[in-house]
This record gives sequence, C-alpha cells and structure tokens, in this order.
Amino acid sequence: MPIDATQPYDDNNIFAKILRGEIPSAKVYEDEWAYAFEDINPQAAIHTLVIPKGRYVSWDDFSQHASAEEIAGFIRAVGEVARAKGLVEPGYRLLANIGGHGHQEVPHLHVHVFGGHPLGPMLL
Ligand code: IU
Repeated sequence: MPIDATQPYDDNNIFAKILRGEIPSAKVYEDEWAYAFEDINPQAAIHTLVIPKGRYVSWDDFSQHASAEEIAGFIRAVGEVARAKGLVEPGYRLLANIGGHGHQEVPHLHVHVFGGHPLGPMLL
C-alpha cells in the first residue's frame, strides 16, 4: 500500500529498523549521511536502495527539512553507490517514489539505483 508522504516520521518503519541494525540487510555502502543496501525484491540485475541516515519520510520532507550538509552528503552518497557498483560507464537509472501517486511503500526516503544491463525507455 502506498503511504501518505505528509505523515510524521515513524521510527518503527522497516528502513529505520535496517538503519538501527535490528533487521539484516545486504550492505553496499555507508558513510556519515547515508546507508545503501540491496533491494530485497530486485527489479534489475543491480537494484540498490540508498537512504539518508536522518529521519525523513519522503523527498518532500527531506528537501524542506534536511540541512544543506545532509542534502549534499546524501546526493554524494548516491553517486558513491553508483561508482562502487561499477555503473558509471555503462550508465544507470535513479528513481525516488513519493507518496500515493508515486507509489512509495516505505515511509523513509529512499533512492533506487538500477543498472547492470540496458534498462530501455522509462516506463511508468
Ligand atoms: P518504494 O519506492 O517505497 O515503492 O520501494 C520500496 C522498495 O523497498 C521496494 O523495491 C522493495 O522491494 C524494497 N524493500 C526492501 O528492500 N526490503 C524490505 O524489507 C522491504 C521493501 I518491506
């Protein structure tokens, strides 16, 4: 079920539990600002999720309330993940779903990193 992106942050959401190490995840990258792990239900050969360490429900929440340092750190981390996965030369795709129409299912901001083969035109 998609979430309401205007809801307050829920510390019991599954990605909060992954960040706290309460639920295992296949870690790809971590720094001060972000944590990245393999999507449990991959939609491409490479499908990694990057999440900010801060408590942000969605892109809307993050873009309004995160500090400039957090925003810069998170965006740099997404680039680091793509480089760590060897995706820069062949290319890759980033996606963030936001709220109901965006079909966001987990209420902690995440950016999907897709790659590993030609992805074709973007389909909704
Ligand atoms: P969405 O953008 O909120 O729709 O994407 C949620 C993603 O989180 C989706 O690709 C799931 O496969 C993925 N995921 C996960 O990797 N581990 C989990 O425990 C759960 C969802 I729940």
